[in-house]
Amino acid sequence: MIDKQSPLPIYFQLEHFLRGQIENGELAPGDPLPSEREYAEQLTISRMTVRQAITNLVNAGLLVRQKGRGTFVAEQKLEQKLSGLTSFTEDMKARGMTPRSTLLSFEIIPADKKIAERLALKKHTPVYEMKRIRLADEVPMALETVYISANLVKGLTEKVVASSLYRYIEEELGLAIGHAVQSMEAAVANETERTHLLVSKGAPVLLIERNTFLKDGKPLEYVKSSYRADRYKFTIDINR
Ligand code: 16G
Repeated sequence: MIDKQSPLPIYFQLEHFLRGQIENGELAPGDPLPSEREYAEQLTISRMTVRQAITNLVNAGLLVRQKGRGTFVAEQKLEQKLSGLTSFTEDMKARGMTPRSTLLSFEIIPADKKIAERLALKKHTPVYEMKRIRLADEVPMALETVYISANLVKGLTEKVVASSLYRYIEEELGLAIGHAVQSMEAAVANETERTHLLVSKGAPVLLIERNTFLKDGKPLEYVKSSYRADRYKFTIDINR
C-alpha cells in the first residue's frame, strides 16, 4: 500500500489508503486505529510520517483523537436538509432513530428586548423559556433554548416539552406552522455546551437561530440552538 518509489509523499499515500478503508467500511465508526508505532514498524516508515497522515484525517473529521485512549474512526455525520420546516422529533424518526429530550429548565419569564422583537411582543410580555438537550439514540446532538409567547401557546407543560413541541402546537392547539427564517454560524463550544453535549474543549458547534411563524404570519417561536459540528452536516438544494 506504500510505494516508496512513487513521487507522491508517503504521508499522502497512507492518508489515501486509510481514507479508502474508512469509505469502504473496513474501518467502521468507533473502531480504534492501530497505533502510530504499529503503522511505522509495519510499513518501515517514520512515526512522524504516520502522524502527519493521521493528523490530516483528524482535521478532516474522519478520525478522532481521544486523550489517553488513542485514535478512533469518527461517527458518521447526520445529514440534515435545510429545505423543510421540520421538528427534531420528526427528523430523528425519519431516520429511524429514537428522539429524546432532557429538560434542563422550563419557566415563564418576561420577554427582554431581543425576545420581544423576535416574537413581535411588547417588552416584558410573559414568554415560556425552555432549555432542552436533544438526543438521538441517546447521543446528545443539540442544546436548544426556545422562547414562545405564553398567550399564544397555552397550556404548555413539562411533559409536553419533554416530547414534541410542534406536535402539541399543531395537533393539540390546531395552530398552523408556516415558515421560518434561520441563520447558522460556527463557534467553539462554551462550557455549558461542552457539559451537555459531551464534547471536549475546543470542539466546534453550529449555532442556529430560528424564528418560526404561523401561516397567518404571527411569530410563533424564537429558538437558539447549538448543534454538534462533529455529528451534523447541513445540506441545501440550490437552483440557478
Ligand atoms: C427543531 C427546531 C426548533 C423546534 C424544534 C421542535 C431547528 C434549528 N430547530 O429542533 O425550532 O422548536 O425542532 O421540536 O431545527 P419538537 O417538536 O421535537 O419539540
